[in-house]
Amino acid sequence: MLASIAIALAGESGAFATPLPSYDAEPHVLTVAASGISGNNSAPVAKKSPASRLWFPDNSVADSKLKVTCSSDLPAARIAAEEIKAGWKGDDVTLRINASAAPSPEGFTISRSKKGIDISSPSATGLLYGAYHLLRLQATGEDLSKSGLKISESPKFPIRILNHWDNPDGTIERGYAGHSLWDWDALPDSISPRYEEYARANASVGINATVLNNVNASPKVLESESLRKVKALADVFRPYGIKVWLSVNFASPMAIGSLSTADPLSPEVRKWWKEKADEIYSLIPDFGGFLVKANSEGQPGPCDFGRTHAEGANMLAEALKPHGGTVCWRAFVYSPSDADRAKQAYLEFDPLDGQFADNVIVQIKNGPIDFQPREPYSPLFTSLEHTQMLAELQVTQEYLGHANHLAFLAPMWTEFFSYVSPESLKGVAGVANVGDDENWCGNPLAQANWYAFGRLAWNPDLKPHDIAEEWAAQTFSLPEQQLGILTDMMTESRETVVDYMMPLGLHHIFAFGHHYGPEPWCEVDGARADWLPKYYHRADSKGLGFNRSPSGSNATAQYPDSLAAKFGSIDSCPEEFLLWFHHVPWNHRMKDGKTLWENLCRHYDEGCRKAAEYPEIWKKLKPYIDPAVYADVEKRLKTQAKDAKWWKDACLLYFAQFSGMPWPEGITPPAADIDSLKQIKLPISNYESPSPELLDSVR
Ligand code: GCV
Repeated sequence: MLASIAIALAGESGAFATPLPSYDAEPHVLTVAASGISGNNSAPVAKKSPASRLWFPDNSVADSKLKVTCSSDLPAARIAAEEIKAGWKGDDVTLRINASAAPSPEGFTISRSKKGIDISSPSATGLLYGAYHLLRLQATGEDLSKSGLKISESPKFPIRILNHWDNPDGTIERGYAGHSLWDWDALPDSISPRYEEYARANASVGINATVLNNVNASPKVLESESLRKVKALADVFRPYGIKVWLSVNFASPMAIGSLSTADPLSPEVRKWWKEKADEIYSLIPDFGGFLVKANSEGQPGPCDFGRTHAEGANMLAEALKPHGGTVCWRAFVYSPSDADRAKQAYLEFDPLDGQFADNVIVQIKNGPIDFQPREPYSPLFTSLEHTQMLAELQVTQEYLGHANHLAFLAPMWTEFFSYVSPESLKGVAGVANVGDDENWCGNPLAQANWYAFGRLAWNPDLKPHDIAEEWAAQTFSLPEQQLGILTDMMTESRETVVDYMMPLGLHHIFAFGHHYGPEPWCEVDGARADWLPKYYHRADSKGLGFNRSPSGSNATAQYPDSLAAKFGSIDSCPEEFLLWFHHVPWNHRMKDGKTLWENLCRHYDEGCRKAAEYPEIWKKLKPYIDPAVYADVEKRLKTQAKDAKWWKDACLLYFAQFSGMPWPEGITPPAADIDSLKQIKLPISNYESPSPELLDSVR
């Protein structure tokens, strides 16, 4: 339980001062130091179970002698002091707003003085980030006693935002942790304590914004009644430095405004959006802006009216501009008729470079297709030179085993940053894996992906293993050896998933619709070709993979010259992307001297072997893990191991029909028969993870 405290500023009452907006424009620097801390409880209520506690310590034993002094009465500074008071076990702490403490308003320094620890920042939110950092260092066993201690941190990106794909009816598209956290029926009158816990979790890892609703947006979110609910959430999140955004439907002026058009060049449409923006800002003065999915997967957009994406985005930007708002315009577009889906976002957006208003940011998925277990980076990131960009990463595991599989995603995201310079980005968006499940993320281990997203959004140079260690050290009480066992397993887990699902650059060979489980053979009457696995793997008697080299779709030409040459040649293409860029003969000799077929089998086999080890590895941690969390994770890891075998059997049996080659030595041949695997159909929606019981009954 967080200690009941508040900060009494000399000469001021303990009431919260509430100047707005909070984090990027601190109104003043207070020079009067608080000297005491006394009664009042505004911090989040203690978590009821270890699974819901996230990575926060159990604060049952606050140090009663600890003195925390704070020079600011702003809400974020007060929370910072409360967090320190509740969780810090060490010398007295002084929190001070100081305009020159860090180059960025959200940055901070932590240093040691004669009196104890000093945290300074230009903003109250920076103090909050500093407080969480101090507590993190304590939890991870950092030596903070050195007299020369000086830590200086600033976020790499100004925008560190979660994207919720939550629908007004409470479902979450690609959500595997229950229903939406936002109880739209109960808001704004009833405020769940979890809203503040959510804000606290985000702030603790530096996330500073959230888009509340699905990019497949209901126009109704902009109705006045709904905006009052949004305001209620914004009010809860603001003290934690979190701005609220909304996904908007481009045809809203027609759907809820009764206009006959949504043409972005129409004066009445522009007026409608301007008035809507005015209404939003009258309720939420620090509203972040709009996220837009337009002319994609059936969503309306400016192209419906013969206008470009830039014209559409700029019209919304114009409405938000007087209020300081921003438009994030998604580049996730692909038409059913083009020959190579991987090229399409580039083809539509590259010609628009330089045409977007200065408060428009183009939001681009990390890869050119759609959050596959492994993709090369989207070439738009290196082609757009006069356009602000934001990278969209997927924290929810739509294509990585939903909430059932352990897939720690930090290695995937750092791989992306090894190609795309963080300097070129305004921010990162993470498609959230959060729902109303008690453990927030469906799988207790998936909390690590929420954590890792925030940490990498703050500092993309962090190493995945270090992030895993930070998270695990705060989440569990493990001896060093067991901590190492867990973090090693986490760090390799994404590669394991790639191995048993789609090694060597294979992609999108999932079951139709829900994307759980293998269906390389999938056919659906009337479905778009580019929604079907055969479009992507192109298996035939000659070989496997999509030829995107100059002799094929020439998607490689969208990359800078040196990479285009590297990816474009079968000899120099990194093997992890080989089948993404090339149609490779089955008997092609790989770097290890063995054939493609042998390598393919080896990867599937290896992934399967590793996944089978995970329940055994987890068992080694049993004495140290809460029994309910242990049992939950154990069940999921066992499911993952069975799923891995399902993937291996299905893919290898299917591809063997084309390769005609024998099972390589040292590989356990698939045991199943392909016809029965083809009968497996999971009766699940796009809003859920299949239960182990359901899976066991069908596969
Ligand atoms: C929100 C993929 C997903 C869709 C998602 C879409 C998007 O196609 O399967 O559920 O829609 O990406 O990112 O817009």
